[in-house]
Amino acid sequence: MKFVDQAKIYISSGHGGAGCVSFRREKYIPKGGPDGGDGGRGGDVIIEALSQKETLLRFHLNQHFKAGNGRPGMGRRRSGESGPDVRLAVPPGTVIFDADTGEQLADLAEPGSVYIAAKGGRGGLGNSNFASGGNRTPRYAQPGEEGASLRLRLELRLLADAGLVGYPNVGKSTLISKLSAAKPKIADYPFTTLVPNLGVVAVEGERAYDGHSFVLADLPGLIDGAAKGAGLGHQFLKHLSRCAVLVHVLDPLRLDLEDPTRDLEKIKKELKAFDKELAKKPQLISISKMDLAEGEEAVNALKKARPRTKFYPFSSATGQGLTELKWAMWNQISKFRCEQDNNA
Ligand SMILES: Nc1nc2c(ncn2[C@@H]2O[C@H](COP(=O)(O)OP(=O)(O)OP(=O)(O)O)[C@@H](O)[C@H]2O)c(=O)[nH]1
Ligand SMILES: [Mg+2]
Repeated sequence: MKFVDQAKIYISSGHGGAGCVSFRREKYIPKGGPDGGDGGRGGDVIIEALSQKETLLRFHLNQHFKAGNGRPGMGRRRSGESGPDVRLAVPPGTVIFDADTGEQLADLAEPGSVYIAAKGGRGGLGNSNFASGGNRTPRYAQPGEEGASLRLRLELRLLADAGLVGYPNVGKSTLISKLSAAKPKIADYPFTTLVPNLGVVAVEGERAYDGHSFVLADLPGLIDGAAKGAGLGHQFLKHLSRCAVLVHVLDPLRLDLEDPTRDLEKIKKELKAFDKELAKKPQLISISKMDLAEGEEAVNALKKARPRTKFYPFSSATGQGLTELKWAMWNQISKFRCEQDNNA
């Protein structure tokens, strides 16, 4: 299936139905009072997050949604029917913006969360509401209220706890395939990964009941200028915005021994250029492919350049270092979750 994580849509809620002007006419009652009913309310446009939805693809096929208008009121105090609502289902994690002002309107992170994006107009009151001592035969009723029209931008931000970042071909997809049940495509050329992969990582405690899990995202490789749109990575950087921790993956085969932190600094610069908040997130620095001869040398060069930084060397081929990396991610994630609970 095509992975679509952005869409622009046009929505309008329904107009309210007009109130009715009518007078009671019955055989033995010569002067019946006003009996015009109220107009029905216009339908709402409602956006809801459903777990069965995975992408915003359907909004590329159809962008216009209009809820039904309310029906006018009728005689004998009968109210008009309400206009039908339109319900749009989006994947959990969808953030809704006003496309014209850029204002964030809602974040449907939780499955089942609902946002009324455009409220239908109220129905007008019929003339039966306006009879008074001074005016027993009101000849007016309210018109229905107009509905609202707006343009929305939908943006899907994956619900991942940790995100892998790095240049293409450094071993990100291989890592997620070892830590989770995800089975991404792996190959020895850059840009193998074209869309983000998510995997659930189980963290086992010492006792059976201490088990936890978190969601890890493998993103397409980043290249220089990614924040401005070079390569593929930039369009997926937004998926890191909910992560508790970012994991840099450095490849010994790419490492310049003269300037070992070059790749790391460049990726950090791209993250910051894309979004300052991303750059503030806790970041772990891992070194892949430790089964290769170049691994040891790479770790030594990095340690020498950054003596106070903790590095996480690992090999997806032998499994070395994977448990330690997983726990380091989990420690940051559990800290983040506690903070969120405290703020709630
Ligand atoms: N020797 C060795 N090779 C590895 C290891 N991990 C990954 N590789 C190889 O490195 C190459 C790239 O691996 P991927 O996992 O596809 O890399 P990626 O970072 O996901 O690449 P993109 O999706 O293009 O960004 C493949 O040929 C892998 O087999 C490892 O631990 N040891
Ligand atoms: Mg990949």
